[in-house]
Amino acid sequence: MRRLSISAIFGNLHGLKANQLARLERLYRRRVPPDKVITPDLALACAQLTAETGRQIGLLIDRQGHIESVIIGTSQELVIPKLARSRSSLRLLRGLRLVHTHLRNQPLTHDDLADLALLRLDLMVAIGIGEDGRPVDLYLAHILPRPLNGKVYQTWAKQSFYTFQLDCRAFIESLEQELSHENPGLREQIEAEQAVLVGIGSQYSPEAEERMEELKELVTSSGVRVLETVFQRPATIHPKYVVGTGKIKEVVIQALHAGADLLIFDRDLTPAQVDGISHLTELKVLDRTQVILDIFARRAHTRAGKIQVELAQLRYRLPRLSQSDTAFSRLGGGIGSRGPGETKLETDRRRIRDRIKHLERELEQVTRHRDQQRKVRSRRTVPIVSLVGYTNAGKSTLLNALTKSDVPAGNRPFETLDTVNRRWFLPGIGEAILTDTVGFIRDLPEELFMAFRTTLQELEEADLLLHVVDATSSNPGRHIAAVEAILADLQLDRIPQILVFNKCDRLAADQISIICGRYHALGVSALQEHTLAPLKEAVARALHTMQSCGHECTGLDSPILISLAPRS
Ligand SMILES: Nc1nc2c(ncn2[C@@H]2O[C@H](COP(=O)(O)OP(=O)(O)OP(=O)(O)O)[C@@H](O)[C@H]2O)c(=O)[nH]1
Ligand SMILES: [Mg+2]
Repeated sequence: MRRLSISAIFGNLHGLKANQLARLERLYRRRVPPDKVITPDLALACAQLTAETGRQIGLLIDRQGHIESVIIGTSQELVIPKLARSRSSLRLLRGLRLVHTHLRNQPLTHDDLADLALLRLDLMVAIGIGEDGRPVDLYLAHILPRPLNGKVYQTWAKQSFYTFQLDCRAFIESLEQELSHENPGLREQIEAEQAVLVGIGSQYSPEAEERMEELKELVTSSGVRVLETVFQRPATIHPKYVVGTGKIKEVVIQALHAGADLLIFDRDLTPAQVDGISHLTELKVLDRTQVILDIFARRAHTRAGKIQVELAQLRYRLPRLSQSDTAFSRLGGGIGSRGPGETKLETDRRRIRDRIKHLERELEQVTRHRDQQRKVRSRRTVPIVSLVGYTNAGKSTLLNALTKSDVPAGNRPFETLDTVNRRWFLPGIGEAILTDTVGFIRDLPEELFMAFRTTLQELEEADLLLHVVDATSSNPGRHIAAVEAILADLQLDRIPQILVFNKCDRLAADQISIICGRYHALGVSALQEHTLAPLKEAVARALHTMQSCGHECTGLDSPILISLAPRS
């Protein structure tokens, strides 16, 4: 039995007569032969209702010819109800076409075409109604298997309603075949999620390009395939859509056409923006913070690491929970459904707050244990040297090279989350401790900064910081500035620091001397043992100087850069 209740009629029912409602309701009983777009008598029934009410009438028709929804709009537009669909079919057509009436024989509008593309309808058809209340022309548009001049749909020339002919079933089948042919992965259950990245800025500067590259790396390292990157320059940030209404539709349509499941923004989205965009599309909408949180969730292995990541995730979610539960559930646990887990998503704010309190207590216990370890260390008065720097700069690799260790290092962001201490023998100094810690990133999400404060505060113990910079990065200055900003936030800029440019094996000798000269830094390669000797000497010298001048060396203006000039 199909829907027969009046409530199943969607749209503007206000002021309709009982007999009109009954006639609308009866439309559900009709059936269109699968090879026809619509039958003449069904079109006539809709035309009459349109002429009487002065409103558009729309039918969503499935491939078997059943009427899925009857919609009544205004004289100018129809609002299509939210359609359910499984995610696996997101990339092909929806299996529904919209056939609707247009007063004054008007052609398809821009909104009609946007709906066609946003909802990936099989067809968008308008039947133009004349002054006499009878169909005149038929207007049809469909999605293109591949975009043509930037357009993802094709509008046909208008045709007389009475002579129009199309084998609807055969046409949609061949369209879908072409779509999957153009993109062979479409029909398969694709393992990796696919994303379109959206950059927002006033202009596409080298910095913006760098940011997009960084986001791409972050997203890729989360196991998501990046299909395309788009950059938008809105005059003002739209409170609901980030960019303007028309622009956001274009972006969504582009993403759908590329076969994406995710739309990822390179800026933090407000709950209202996530909500607004999620209402337009079934694509998952994420922001940069969520991507970073997701990576942290994947990399956390120790108890302290896991607690800190969960804390950050919950703190990120808490304010978003109140605003819109629907948008929130669509966010899932970030990419995929990792993190605190699907069931916790449904917990109310109070339970999240309780969980936060519980985790904070647990973290305190773990930290207390670490404090004790630290006290033991400080009693031994062994100098502590800490590696800090932008993520992926090569800190762990350098720790391995300097201390003959084997901590995990890898070419992806946030490889290291937990602090590692290793003994380091330095000529003239004896035993020291070299520590490696979580890497930094520009615009570090506040929630992560808060959560990892505990880990980062361990850096307070350091006598000397080795600030490691990737010499091959396109703009090391920006990385240095991002790291220094975080060190200043943590009040660690009082600790003496040596700036170390790593990965110099990938630069020419003159480039190394220019870059090191400009930043007053030492150039090394963690992969080339012989380049490390000057660094060891500089560290030994710095520690030696500090030991001999005692406390007078500390408490100076920040940041303190150790003189790297060899003693004459
Ligand atoms: N060519 C070259 N590659 C290096 C060098 N040092 C590190 N790498 C590579 O850079 C990548 C990142 O190294 P890691 O040591 O994991 O970097 P990290 O700073 O610890 O990164 P996070 O822990 O994510 O903050 C790895 O693929 C390393 O092999 C170097 O001196 N030269
Ligand atoms: Mg590391």
